[in-house]
Amino acid sequence: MKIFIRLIQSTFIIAALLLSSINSQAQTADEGAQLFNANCTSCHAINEKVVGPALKGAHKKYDEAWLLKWVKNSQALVKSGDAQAVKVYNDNNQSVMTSFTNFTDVQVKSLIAYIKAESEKPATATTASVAGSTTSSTMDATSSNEGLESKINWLIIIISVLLIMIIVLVFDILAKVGDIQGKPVIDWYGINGFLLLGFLVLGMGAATWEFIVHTPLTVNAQTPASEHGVIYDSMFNITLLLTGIVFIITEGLLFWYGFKYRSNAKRKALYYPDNHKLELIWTIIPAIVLTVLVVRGLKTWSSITDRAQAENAQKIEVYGYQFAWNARYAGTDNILGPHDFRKIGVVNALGVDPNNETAKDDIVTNELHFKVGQPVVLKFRAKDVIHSAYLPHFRVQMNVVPGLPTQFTFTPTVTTAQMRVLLGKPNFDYILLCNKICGSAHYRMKMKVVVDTQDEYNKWLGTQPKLASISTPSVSDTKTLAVK
Ligand code: HEC
Ligand SMILES: [Cu+2]
Repeated sequence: MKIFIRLIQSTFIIAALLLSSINSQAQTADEGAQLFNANCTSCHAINEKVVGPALKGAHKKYDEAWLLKWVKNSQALVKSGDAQAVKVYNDNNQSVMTSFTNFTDVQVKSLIAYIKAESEKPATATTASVAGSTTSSTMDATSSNEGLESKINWLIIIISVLLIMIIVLVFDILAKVGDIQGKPVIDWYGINGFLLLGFLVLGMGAATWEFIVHTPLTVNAQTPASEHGVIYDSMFNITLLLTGIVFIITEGLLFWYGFKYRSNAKRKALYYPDNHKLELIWTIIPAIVLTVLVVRGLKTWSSITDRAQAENAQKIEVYGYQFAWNARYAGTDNILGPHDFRKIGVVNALGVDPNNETAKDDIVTNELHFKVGQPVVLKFRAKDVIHSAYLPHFRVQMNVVPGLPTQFTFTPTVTTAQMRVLLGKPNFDYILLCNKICGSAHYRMKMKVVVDTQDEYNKWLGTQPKLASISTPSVSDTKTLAVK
């Protein structure tokens, strides 16, 4: 016993020492985390390849001076003929990493600190470890973990089997005693009856609790921020109310009768095969109610998706790809320039024809801004696999399918500033999420959505660069452009 206590004590001391050493590095790593999340996650993760390689162990693979140069301008390093740079570039099919020339040395160093801190976190069994970068110390940690796990698992299995054997034996003995006495020792029917009652009370209680405590935390409990959202919410609430009442009545009766009419030596079961009147009643009433719900739903859906509405609405393209979103605004001519998947390259990420006049004033952004009270039609386009654009606060969801344009027209009614006041959350932002598991970094597919007043909107759009000014095709882009 004493040995155990010592062991536990020393483990705590070692853990405390480790934590304190991590703490001193934490601050720079924190800054690095912010920079990393804002600038690198669209292409990098620590433990998996995204667009660029996994960065686990990059702080060991390269020295600091090299990393400073690389992050600030990797292409310059490649062109200078640096052997390491040329190798990574070629190993990654010559994809071009964004340059971060405006980063300071301190910032890049904080990024390196972040990569170091993340790399040294013990790898879990599911994350792919990258060949050559897994250090021997983390390997030891994982293998001893596994050893511990398997020992515990075996112990649990053996104990469980023994327990089950003992329980079976006890019941066997009790049944034999019952046989001798001519009357069962355990009243199983009674126990089952009370279990059914307990299940009813516990289940209904838990469901009610869950409903009361967690519903207010969901987006659906918040005021919808779009015109059609009000109708949507009313349909949702009516359906929930009706099905909720039916659920409580039917489940209540089911378990209550299971308890009330549990087997009893004094009572004989009644043979009651069918009753046409009952069958008719409980078929016709739900059929009518469901018809009303479905017809209202269909009518609402066809009015929400009415194509005529899109005519007067502002067109914005929403472009989804593994694993991020872009928005494209039509610019002064109010026409979204044509696109072609064959033109998609590293710089021309959206495959918009850079030579087309209507495309030159298009504006590509990482945020989605709407004007309050102004109908907007989102034109969805996917680059690679099926995504789903979900704007929960606006009650908008539409699949985003490669090669199949989809759209959704709606009118935002509450500005971001108003919603912040309404919710009492000064940092609140609307969001667009991917709602379809589309790959390993699906969770990263989020885009900030802002509802502006006209003035705020104009001010924001004015600061965004036009497509023509950023879309100078790179080497790999001209290659893709040539394939016509
Ligand atoms: C547009 C995508 C993109 C972004 C954004 C990006 N990278 Fe990269 N990164 C790449 C690609 C692609 C490579 C592989 C080398 C190449 O093809 O140029 C790479 C390589 C690297 C390497 C070398 C990795 C190795 O194991 O050899 C490091 C380190 C790195 N990036 C750090 C960063 C950091 C830090 C950021 C954020 C400040 C960042 N990258 C942002 C695409 C990107
Ligand atoms: Cu997705």
